[in-house]
Amino acid sequence: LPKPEVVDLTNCDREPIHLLGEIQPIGFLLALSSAWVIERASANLAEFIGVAPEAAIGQPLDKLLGHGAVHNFRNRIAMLRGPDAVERIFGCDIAGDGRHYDIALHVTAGQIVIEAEPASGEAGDATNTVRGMIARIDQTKTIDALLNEGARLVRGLAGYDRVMVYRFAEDGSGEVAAESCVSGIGSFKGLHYPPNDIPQQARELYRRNLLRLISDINAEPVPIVSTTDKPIDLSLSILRSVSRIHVEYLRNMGVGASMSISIIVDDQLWGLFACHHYSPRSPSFERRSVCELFAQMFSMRLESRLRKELMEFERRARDISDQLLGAVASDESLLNDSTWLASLLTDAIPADGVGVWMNGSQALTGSTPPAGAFRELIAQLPELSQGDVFATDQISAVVPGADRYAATAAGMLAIPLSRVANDYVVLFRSELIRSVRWGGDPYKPVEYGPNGPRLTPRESFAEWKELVEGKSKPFTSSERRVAETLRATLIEVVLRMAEEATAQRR
Ligand code: BLA
Repeated sequence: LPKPEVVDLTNCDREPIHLLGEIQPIGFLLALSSAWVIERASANLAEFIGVAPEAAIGQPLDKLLGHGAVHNFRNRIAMLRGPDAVERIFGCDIAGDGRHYDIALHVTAGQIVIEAEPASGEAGDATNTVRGMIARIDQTKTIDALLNEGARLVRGLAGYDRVMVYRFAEDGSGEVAAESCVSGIGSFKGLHYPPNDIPQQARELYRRNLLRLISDINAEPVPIVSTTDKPIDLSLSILRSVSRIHVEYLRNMGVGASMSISIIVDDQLWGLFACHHYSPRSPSFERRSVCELFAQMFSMRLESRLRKELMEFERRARDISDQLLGAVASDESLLNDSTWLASLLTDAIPADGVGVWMNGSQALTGSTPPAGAFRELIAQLPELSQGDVFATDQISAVVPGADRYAATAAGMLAIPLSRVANDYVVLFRSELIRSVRWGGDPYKPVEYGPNGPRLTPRESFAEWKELVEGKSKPFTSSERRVAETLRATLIEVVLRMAEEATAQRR
């Protein structure tokens, strides 16, 4: 077997977090052959059912558990649909001794995996709970309010000290977009983190398995006893013990337990409900399942709100484009009024400044490059834009020397005004970092783990800052589409003006 790579802060996107082969001690795990003979058992088996894992391995499952439970499991396994399906049974008396367990069942690499956790029976009426929660989020008016209410409701349901809505950007970095917490623990809202704080493989896994729990960051992980060396794939497990690097991160933050639930929009991992507790905490599997169900309903509501918002945005852009046509038709001198044009365009596409270059003269409003630099930039645009809308979140990556004015104009969206002449209107965005606050570290630990202070929000922020240095907030694909609409209108207006000018000269 090849030696597993040593994982450190530079390669943590390569840690095989699904193959770590350990579970958390809050439950036990069995893996069976297709003939229902036990092939693997977690080392803590005896604590739950009084049989050592070595004694269990090789036995048919019904030697260990009651016939009723095994029959139930067989039926549920037959019901599994789809590659990532997991069946759940709540409050199951597995040994016929009156002790109830919540059960998760799935199949991986031909093995049937059974995970069991003591049931609490405290989850209550899940249907009504989730219905009530959805009714509440449906009353929110804005997406921000929706996210805040979602965080508040998850905290009410799961009882963590802090619940955040963590939203991913396209580059995998993230931002705390909403938060609900007990008083006196400071706030993470508005803070940004680099992609590696939740590395690629974790983000992929979280699309398939929607909820993960760390019940106690100090708990000793439980190995899985097996007759083979082949590691078990715990991707779909509910008890999987998580990456130790991440545990160190939580410890450095002073966190004692965490849970996070995926928010999936358009089949992508849009974000997470990220929950922290400052002491150990393990809501029952049944309660976690209610949280997960809420997160799924929440995701669908969010998806439809985001879609509506996008449609609304594009409709407004068409309005603005009509306004532009109408206004210029009645007063064509307006087009030379760069302040008017700038305010109209930034109404459609948010920007910090606008530069207009027309017939060899320029007008700059708001936060832009200095006049000389704008002229140089315009000279580069034909090649960059090739006659189309051109957008970048980092002008200095395509125009040498542009880093000089990155603080005021780091990103741009350039709209050609003509098919022939070198006329443009350019929207500028200033450096992102300037608009982001850092509120300080609300939880300063006394000492750090083996990887040092990197695994803390403050160092994460420093890393994220480096990542976005000299860059603006990127122009989104829908903003580019809107720019295309505006470009068509502007070209029409400019063309008409040129024709009228020619006619007048005749
Ligand atoms: C996982 N990192 C995670 C998770 C979160 C974060 C939410 C999901 C697991 C969970 O529910 O706890 C990150 N948590 C955050 C952030 C905030 C928060 C940003 O509350 C902000 C307030 N992590 C690092 C670095 C590495 C790293 C530098 O910070 C690696 C070099 C690794 N994070 C890492 C790994 C996982 C992870 C490997 C996966 C854990 C697992 O599921 O096994």
